[in-house]
Amino acid sequence: MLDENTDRNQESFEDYLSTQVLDPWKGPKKVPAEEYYTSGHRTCQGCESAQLMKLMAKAGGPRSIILGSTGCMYVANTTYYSTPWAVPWMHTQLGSAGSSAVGTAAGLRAMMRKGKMAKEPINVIAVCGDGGGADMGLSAISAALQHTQYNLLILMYDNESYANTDIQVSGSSPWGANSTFSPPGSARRIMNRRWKKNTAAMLAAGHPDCKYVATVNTAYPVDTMNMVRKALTIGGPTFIHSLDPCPKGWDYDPMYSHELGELAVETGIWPLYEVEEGKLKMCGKSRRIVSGQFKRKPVREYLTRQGRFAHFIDEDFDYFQAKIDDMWEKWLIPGVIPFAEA
Ligand SMILES: Cc1ncc(C[n+]2csc(CCOP(=O)(O)OP(=O)(O)O)c2C)c(N)n1
Ligand code: SF4
Ligand SMILES: [Mg+2]
Repeated sequence: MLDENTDRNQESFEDYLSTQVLDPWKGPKKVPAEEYYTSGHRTCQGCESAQLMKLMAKAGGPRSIILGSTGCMYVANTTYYSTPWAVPWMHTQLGSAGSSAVGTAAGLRAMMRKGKMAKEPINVIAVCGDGGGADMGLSAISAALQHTQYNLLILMYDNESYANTDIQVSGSSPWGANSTFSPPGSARRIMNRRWKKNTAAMLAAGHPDCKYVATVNTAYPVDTMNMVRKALTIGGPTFIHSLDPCPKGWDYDPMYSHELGELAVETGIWPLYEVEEGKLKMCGKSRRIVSGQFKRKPVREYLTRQGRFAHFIDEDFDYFQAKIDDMWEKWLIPGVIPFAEA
């Protein structure tokens, strides 16, 4: 027989599972004008992570709470006495996106259950960088994705380095990229010999109860917002991984951010997909790459546009191209899940 406490908890689980229903916006003209990430930040010109914050805040709307892990999207957005956030925002420790999201969702539920605030679905979105998410906070994100009794979104903005502390290499940095921890020299040209972690697919494959994992790129803003809206609507713990061109760390003219985002997708380096309730759907141009309707552009077109690869010689481009070719031609699920038949 259930005791009074268990009974009440079970009741409250069901009671608080509803989410805001955020329908997709069908094209740019349908996107509302209201902004919740506005002026008042000091990110670099052309910062696509800032663009991602703007799109995410717009997609979530006014009844959202944003939690920001340490990194550029914390530091540059909270200069003393100024902030771009027009929705409640809280800083959280570098590896704590997962735990802060669970804690906030649990706290909101407790407050509502005790009648201390009105009962309504509130979006809980925790933001982290690749250092904070793919490296330092990976275990907390994994734990959060198993807390199926809470609605939360973890949004990882991947600028492929620990950017805020001056562009150190992370587990998400590309092979060979120049960073303050992997500078090319005359004795050794390629210092970062690790291939980029496959974070979104790892989290999707490893957390069967997580209803939604997606990859996005801000060069496709409406798709990005609609994926955020889908994650928040579907409920439970969800995860989105965004690849964000970073003019400072990648070393290019800020005016090319959007173009580089597109090239990352068109070269096949950044596949776009969503895994919804265990079903994989390739999206946008990545879908057309798989179906053969779009021919991948050579990776050189993307790599040669960035100073962080300026030391590459032919054999480096060839190695990079071969790895990307493998990803689309030899992987068990092209662009998503590796492993070849033994
Ligand atoms: C536990 C801990 N270790 C180190 C730091 C120093 N630190 C602050 S921001 C940062 C970089 C974070 O990188 P990432 O998560 O990729 O975000 P980005 O700076 O690239 O936006 C580091 C190492 C910290 N704040 N906390
Ligand atoms: S260093 Fe990169 S991620 Fe950080 S604010 Fe500048 S462009 Fe954005
Ligand atoms: Mg980073």
